[in-house]
This record gives sequence, C-alpha cells and structure tokens, in this order.
Amino acid sequence: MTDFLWGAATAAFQIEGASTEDGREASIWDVFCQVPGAVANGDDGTVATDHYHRWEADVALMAGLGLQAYRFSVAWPRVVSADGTPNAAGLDFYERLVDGLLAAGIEPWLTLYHWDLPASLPGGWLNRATAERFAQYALVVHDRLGDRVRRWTTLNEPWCSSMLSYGAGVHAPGHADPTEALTAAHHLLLGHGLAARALRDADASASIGITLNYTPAVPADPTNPAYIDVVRRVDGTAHRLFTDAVFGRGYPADVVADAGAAWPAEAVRAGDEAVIGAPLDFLGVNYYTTEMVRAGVPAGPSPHVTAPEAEVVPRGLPTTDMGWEIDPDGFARLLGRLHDTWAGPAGVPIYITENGAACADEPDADGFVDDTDRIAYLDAHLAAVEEARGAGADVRGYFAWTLLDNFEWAFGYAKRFGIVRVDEELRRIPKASARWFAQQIATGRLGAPRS
Ligand code: GBH
Repeated sequence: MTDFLWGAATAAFQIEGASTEDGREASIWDVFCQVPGAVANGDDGTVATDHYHRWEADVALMAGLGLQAYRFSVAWPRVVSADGTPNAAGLDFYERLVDGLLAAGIEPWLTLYHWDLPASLPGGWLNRATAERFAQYALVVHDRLGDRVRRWTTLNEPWCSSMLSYGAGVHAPGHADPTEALTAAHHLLLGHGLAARALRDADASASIGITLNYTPAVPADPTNPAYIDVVRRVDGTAHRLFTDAVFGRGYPADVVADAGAAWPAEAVRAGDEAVIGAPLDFLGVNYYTTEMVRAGVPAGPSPHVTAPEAEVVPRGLPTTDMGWEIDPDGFARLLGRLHDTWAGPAGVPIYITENGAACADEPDADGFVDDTDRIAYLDAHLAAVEEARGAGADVRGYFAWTLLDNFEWAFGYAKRFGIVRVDEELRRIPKASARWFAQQIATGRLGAPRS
C-alpha cells in the first residue's frame, strides 16, 4: 500500500533520561516524580531507557524493523533555558537524531509538546504567557530543524495535560480544580494556535498538525436519559471542546453552558478562538479504548469536569494490562465519526499517532517476549483502520505506541507498551510483536479482514 505510512511513536520524557545533562532544566514531570506517592514505585525519568545516549542504536533498531516514520517529541526544557535563550547543546541532540533518521530513510515526525513543560515557567498552563512562550519555543526548534523536519505536531493530547493534570490531579503538576483544568485547556489550545501560525509564517511548506486523544463513551443504558446526558457531557469536554476548537468552530456552546461558573470566561479573550482555529494539515489521533459509562455519584476529583458523576461500567470485554477494555469496533466507529464530522469537511487527513497495548510480558530465559496478546491487539486495531478506510475515512498512517518499554507516567516502569523490551540492563530485545509489525510493514497489510 503506497498511500499509507507506517511508524512507531515515543515521547521525550518517557525514553530519554539524561535529565540534567547538556543544560537540560527540570520539567514539571521531574518535579512531580519527587512527590511521594505521585508515581508508582517512586519511579522517575532520570535514566528512563537512556535513549539520549543510545539514540544511534535505537535508530538502527527502527531501520531494522523497516519503520518508514518515527514520531518523537522534543523536551522543551532541554532546548530553551528558563531565561528564554536557546540551549545549543540540547538542540544538537535533536539534530543528531533527525540526521540519523534521515540517513536511515526514516521520516521524522516531531511533536513539540508531550507534557514535559519547563518547571521554571510561572503558573504553568494556568498562565497565558506560557502559550506565548510555547510559540517562541516552536520557532527555536524550527530554526534548527525546519530545513529537515517536514511534519510538525504542536501538542500531544491537550486533554491529558489539562484534565488529568489540573482537573484530576493524576498527572503533573497534580492540581484538581475544574476551572484550572479548563483554563489550562484554553491556554494549551491558544499555544497550539500561536505556534501553528508562527510555524506557518516561518515555513509555508511545513505540514502542521495536532494530536488529540479519543476515548469514546457509550451509555450503560441507551434508554436512560440521564446516562445519555452524561455521555454527551463526557464527549463534550473530552473530545468536542478540543476538536471543534482546532477545526475553527470555537468552543461548543453546550460545554460552556455545562461548565457554568467553572468556565474560565476571563481567560478566553476575543479573538482567541480564531487563533486556535488556525488551518491544519493533518489530525493526529491517539486511540486505546472506549468506556461504557453511567451517571453515578461524584467520587473525588474527575477529569470529566462537566460530568464528575460519570462512572465507568465494566462490560466484561477483554482488557489490557492497564485494565482498559479492548474495543477495535469502537476504533472503526471513531474514525468514521472523526472523518465525517471534522477532518473530512476540512479536507484534512487523519494519522493514527498512537495505538497499542500494555501487556503482562513474560520474558523467556533469553529475554524474549512472545507477546501474542499485543500482536492480537495491534492486528485487530489495524483491521479497524482498514475497515474505516474502506468506509471512506481518509486515514493515511499508523504509529504503534510504543517502540520501547518506557516510563508510563503515573504508572512508572510497571506498565509495558513496547514492541521492543527494555531489560534491567537497558538492553533492547525485540518482542514477537516487533517481528510481526515489521512483517506488516513489509507486506503493507493493515490487518486480517474481520467478519
Ligand atoms: C497516551 O495517553 C500518551 O500519549 C502516552 O504518552 C502514553 O504512554 C500512552 O497513551 C499510554 O498510556 O485512563 O483509565 O480513564 C493516553 C491517555 C488513555 C487517557 C486512556 C484516557 C482512558 C482510560 N488516555 N484513558 S482511563
């Protein structure tokens, strides 16, 4: 298949390590990892997979798998200092990486923000100035790499860096306040719009996108109006708030109304929504699962700031090692919806920028993991992509999450999403899924047709 791009994805904080080297400053995740109880086992990102030192071997590994593209993120605190000056040594690292990828025939897909905000920025995403700093940072990276990197993603999953970070308190910086969550969401989206515009002005031929995460909700009882309404509100803040905004439609009126007094009316200034709706060249989609929900009783801080009573009802579907239910049909339906509602009308193609599974990997005596469960997950979800394409969705590529076992945020190193195992000595050992994925790429086959 010639019109389909195959790759794997990672994120800086999850793999790089070298957290104080070559002038890298602290990110909010370095700080959060120090909070007792914030991250499983007290894990942190100081070493991670040591990709900062092993990038060359990692690029060779990617080439061996036949990856056509590699999605990685730049660590903002590595390349811009607290006073705003570019850090040449940090930029050198990404230049080496990009040059190495290009030499190996692998297209670099660069994400500017995958959650590792410089800890020095006052107020973090609660401060409007951070959106402006983000656009300046985008230009610093573009100045160095714009002649070689054609694919630019502003943000990874702003829902997570607002709702999980400022609403539910489970991601850095660990706040739990609905207004803060919505304020952070607005400033993230404003940063996206400002950076997209700055990159476009600097480079008319750059391809610019954003990656959003989607966890479709379905009602536990489709005849219960209260459940249908809770699904509408979950979908409102999790999906429509972000997708409508980046496709130039402004914030959905029902979400603003549902937020009520929690809506950050002062933060949202005249003209902001137009900035956020800057034209896009692609939509990145991250998908892992769907959730059946009902209206329950609010129990502590919720990422669903306009639906705190949303309660997940297990359907009895098989789950991954995260406890997330496996639902490839939900993926096919989601892609149809995204194409029909947003991407298609805007003439914007979709790329799957993350999809994958955490599995309870059991290495054999040689350290090899025969992860048939991960293969089954990837196969079923690739088949869902094929199905959605057959139904007309313009999906042009798929990045497996993730290349290497890595730092899984609040779960530390306890959860393994890699198609390549990273052992205690940080050795890379391709799992059965890596071999399988390499075969899929070689044959260009998306997946077995499903009955
Ligand atoms: C992505 O986040 C991240 O981009 C990536 O860095 C991360 O390693 C990867 O996924 C795996 O987690 O949370 O139980 O309510 C995905 C975040 C996952 C958030 C699914 C919503 C719904 C189930 N999303 N989750 S739950």
